[in-house]
Amino acid sequence: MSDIQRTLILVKPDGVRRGLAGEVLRRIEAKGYTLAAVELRTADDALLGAHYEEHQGKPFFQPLVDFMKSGPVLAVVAEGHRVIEGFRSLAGSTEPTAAAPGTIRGDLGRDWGLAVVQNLVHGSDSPESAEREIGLWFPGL
Ligand code: D4T
Repeated sequence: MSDIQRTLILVKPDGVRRGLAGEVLRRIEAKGYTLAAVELRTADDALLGAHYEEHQGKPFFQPLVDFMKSGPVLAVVAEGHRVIEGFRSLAGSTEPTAAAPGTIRGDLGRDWGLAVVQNLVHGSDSPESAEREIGLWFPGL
């Protein structure tokens, strides 16, 4: 079908450190999406600077990059009808304290009082972002 989408999902270093990578993959698969690529890797400044281009210059940019480099990230490409919106819904809102129970951030995340919101996962927010981000993280896909 022509409207099958792909999205880039990251289990951020807090999620990998806490042993939640498998739980996030489980929720993606349980929802019915297909895994198209999965790779554990540690990101560098160039990749993160490009990934978070829209946040350059903001006060949380450098702490965000430092946090994202603090350990391995599980990078995932998931596929399915409306998967971009569907994964954002599974993830919950940005702030884990306010995220609804039932969501990844609402069930598994919390506010640690740090400079950066450690919210376990990232998901592309539009078809344009998904294409750009998949190109950055999985240039061969
Ligand atoms: P991502 O992009 O990681 O899926 O998260 P969101 O889409 O929910 O949030 P975002 O892009 O606005 O933020 C990216 C990343 O920066 C951290 N952040 C964000 C932060 O530490 N302080 C802030 O004020 C904002 C807006 C959290 C997620």
